[in-house]
Amino acid sequence: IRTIHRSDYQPPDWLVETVHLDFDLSLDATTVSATLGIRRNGSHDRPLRLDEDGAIPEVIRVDGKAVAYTRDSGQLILPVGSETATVTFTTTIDPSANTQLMGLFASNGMLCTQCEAEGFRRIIPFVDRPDNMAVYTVRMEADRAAFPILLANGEKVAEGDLDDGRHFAEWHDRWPKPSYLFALVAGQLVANRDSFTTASGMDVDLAIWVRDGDLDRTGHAMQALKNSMRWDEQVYGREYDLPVFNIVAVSDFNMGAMENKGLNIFNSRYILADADTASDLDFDGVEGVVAHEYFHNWSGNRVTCRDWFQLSLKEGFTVYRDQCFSADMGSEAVKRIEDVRILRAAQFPEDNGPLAHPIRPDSYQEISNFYTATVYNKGAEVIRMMATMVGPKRFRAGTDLYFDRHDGEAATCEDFVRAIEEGAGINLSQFRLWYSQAGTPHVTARVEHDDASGTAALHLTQTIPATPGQPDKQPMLIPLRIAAHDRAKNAPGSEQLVLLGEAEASVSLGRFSEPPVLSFNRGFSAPIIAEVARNPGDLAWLAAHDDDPFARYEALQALMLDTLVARVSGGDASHDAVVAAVGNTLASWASDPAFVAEACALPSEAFVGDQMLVVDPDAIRRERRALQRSIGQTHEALLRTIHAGTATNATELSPTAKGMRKLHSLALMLLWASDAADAPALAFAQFAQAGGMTDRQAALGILAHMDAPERQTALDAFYARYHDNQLVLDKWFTTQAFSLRADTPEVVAALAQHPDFTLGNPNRVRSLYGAFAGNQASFHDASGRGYALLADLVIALDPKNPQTAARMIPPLGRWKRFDESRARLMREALERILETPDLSRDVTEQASKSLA
Ligand code: B3K
Ligand code: ZN
Repeated sequence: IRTIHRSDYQPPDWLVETVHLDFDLSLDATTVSATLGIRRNGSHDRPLRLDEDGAIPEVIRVDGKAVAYTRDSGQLILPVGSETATVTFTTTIDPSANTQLMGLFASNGMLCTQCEAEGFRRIIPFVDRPDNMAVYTVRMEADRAAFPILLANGEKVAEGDLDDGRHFAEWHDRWPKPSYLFALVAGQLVANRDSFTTASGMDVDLAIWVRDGDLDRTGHAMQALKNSMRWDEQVYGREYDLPVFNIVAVSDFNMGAMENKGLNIFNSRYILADADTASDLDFDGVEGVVAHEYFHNWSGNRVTCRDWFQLSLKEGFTVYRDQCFSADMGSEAVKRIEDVRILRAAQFPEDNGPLAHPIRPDSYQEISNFYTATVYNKGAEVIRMMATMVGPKRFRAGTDLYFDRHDGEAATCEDFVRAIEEGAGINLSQFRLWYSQAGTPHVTARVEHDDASGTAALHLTQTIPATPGQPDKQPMLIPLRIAAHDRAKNAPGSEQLVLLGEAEASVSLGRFSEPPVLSFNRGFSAPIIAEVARNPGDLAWLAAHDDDPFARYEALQALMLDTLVARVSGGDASHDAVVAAVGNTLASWASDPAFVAEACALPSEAFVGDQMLVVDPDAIRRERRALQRSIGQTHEALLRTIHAGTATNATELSPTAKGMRKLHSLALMLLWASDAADAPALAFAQFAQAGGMTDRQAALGILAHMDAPERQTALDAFYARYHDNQLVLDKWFTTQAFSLRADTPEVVAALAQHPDFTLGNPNRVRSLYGAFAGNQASFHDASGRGYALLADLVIALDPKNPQTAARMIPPLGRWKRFDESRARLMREALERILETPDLSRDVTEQASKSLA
């Protein structure tokens, strides 16, 4: 398998500048006639090379003459004598056999495409790389009854009826684009239509296309789209640039969604939502992903990536943009807490394992494996740090310069950094290391107070752990928002931004009569692991008094984490400080329910494990439950009050109402953990009487942990009510895979045989196996059956859908963090995967790197 290196970049020898595609569409035999206008790029006499992946024309003509071509490792090579030429050919493809869901595929009787990163070459041979931008015209012809709706990028320029019940439509996209943004949809679809007028007065026809019957679940997505369009005008000065914007929801999709120019294609889980079927998390997911894909119109489409090593140029920036948008639409503090939780759950383990890579990777075998939390979420943190250092006004000047300078280009991460440097007026020389160095920096912080002089100083150090291929690291530039609080005065200290650029540094904190309490990395200003010497008393004080909500959250989490880690490691640390601090926070539930719910939720089992040299999954599960029990028992009366008092509004989507619901179920969880005798009845009542999916799903999740008979009753009732709704049925699988019960591995194995389980639908695969792999103590069952289950899945899924199969491998790659027996079983699972004949490049790369 070939490794592609970033340093080997060369511009393409030939550019395709215009593309005419003529599709004769059918589910199992679609023909594509292509006319490509090509131009020699620079002065050379090299042949034209077209990337291919299975769709091979019988004849290729250059300026009308058939030419002999050769094939070499995924490319067709043909001689072209002139400077410009017209290349024509026809391919035939079978969308219904396309189980990879890359290129043109069938989903529920409709046809749709997914081309990022390298799917276009599965439709026609092409210069299939993002630095080749072309203007596309697409004609589609199909049976009108089977495919009444025909959509492609840009605008519809012609349509009409043909003989034999057939019809056609022709679309033209005026904006040059790379092939990965090509899209086409054909099927029986209905639209939720709306309109938007841009700041400069252009009317845009908006449509969200879904299957008949799903129309009344598209309102939230439409509102999110209009809000995103306005927000990008107001915050970044970016307007939409076509008179139509179409979104299509499909059920079988490898990723969340795709930002194709003028024709976004979505996994239906990020479009369809109503109160009966979607939880608050689902509603937020719809809003965030709709915004993310819309924002790509500028950060991704108008300015695209030169090559796939630059993926974070569009993804990191666009995630940062959608995070800020969601914060503006809801609660900024809660959004930041959620985003940091995701970063810690998904990216920190990646940075600390065999698959660690910089946000701008140096090499890959299969680019699909690099759509990672590092490229996306750490990439967003890197953009956020730049914004923090220069402030909103200067950051906007930087992004204005970036968009203006690179509009219509395929740019690099370096182009972005340079635009921020010039536009915002800041030197980012050292900061650039965030693009090239992998690994999460560890920063220690220690406050030193001199009683005699009454001054305090902050001593900082940074180290960046070695990662694959990067044994030695240089110190990075780390922006740290800090404050020193004077406990005696009971007033928050003023915030300062410390730029830590050395391995060691000291900062003066000013004059204090007593040692100040340090509020560190406020708002999580840098994506680091902070090691702060603080006592439980200071943490409890910060949890109650810090003026930065994230720091308040973080202090309570740190207190919980310290207690859990100490106990899991065999100490007998008391629960008292945590129980008291949680009680103190719970007491203010009525004034800020959303924050209280975030702060009082215990750190996940996996995050506790991440703090330990060797993860002990069973002890972590036991101790986490024990701490919940202490909290639940001590505060039982208050928790009952909260549970009763938060059962107010089941469906309103305001931050307060969402916070109430989160708190409602947190209270239920803690009451269950307290061993209250009526917990099953209480949970079942919440389940049965729920006015919306948030309360219903959370109650079901808690019931799923129980031994009580209410558990099966609720699972059966949920199945009976929702088994026709695939997105809700996914929740039924997930809930059982997340169960804390000892029999979860067997339950998962049985669910894999359930008639509703299928390897054909990526959402279903993730709903069962993705959830199970995230259930630490169950997946890491000492028997190794969890590992065997995941390996069986990867082996069975790889021939059908290598991309989704490869995404299941990273949990097995964490073997270095576990005891010898588990580590051996995990390695055996990886080895068994690698011994499978005809393994895809996707799975081979992930499994072999995971073993190293
Ligand atoms: N750009 C797409 C990613 C598609 C990747 C497929 N291998 C989704 C997004 O980030 O918006
Ligand atoms: Zn994206």
